[in-house]
Amino acid sequence: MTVANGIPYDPNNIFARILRGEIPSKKLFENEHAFAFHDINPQAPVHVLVIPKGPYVSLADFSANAPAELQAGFWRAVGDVARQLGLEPDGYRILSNAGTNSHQEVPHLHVHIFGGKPLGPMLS
Ligand code: DGP
Repeated sequence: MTVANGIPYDPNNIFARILRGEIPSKKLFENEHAFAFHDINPQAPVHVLVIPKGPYVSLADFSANAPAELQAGFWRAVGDVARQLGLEPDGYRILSNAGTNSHQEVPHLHVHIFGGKPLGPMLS
């Protein structure tokens, strides 16, 4: 089983259930490597989550344990989604929380994409 920061991957976390279609989501993109959908609690005019199709808790877990093809496909999907959302000319931010210090809520690797307005300083 994949473990990150001492946390085993929970196959019933919310994003695993979204991937299995057990919980509805506003889907933007899907291929064999990744799934993208609108955040339920948007923090910017555009707030999208991109998740890999695999049991990975965090980016460190993913980089250590995911097959290279999945890693490449996931990061390509992040860029493709940002471009398809029309965020390129004005800019956007990607962010991935990992572990307790970051307030990661959902223990399935996800990248936030924020855009649609000028964003403030990054850290609080
Ligand atoms: P993080 O703190 O990085 O783990 O952010 C988790 C994000 O996931 C948070 O912005 C809210 C979002 N979220 C939580 N549950 C759901 C859900 O059921 N559906 C959707 N679309 N987003 C969710």
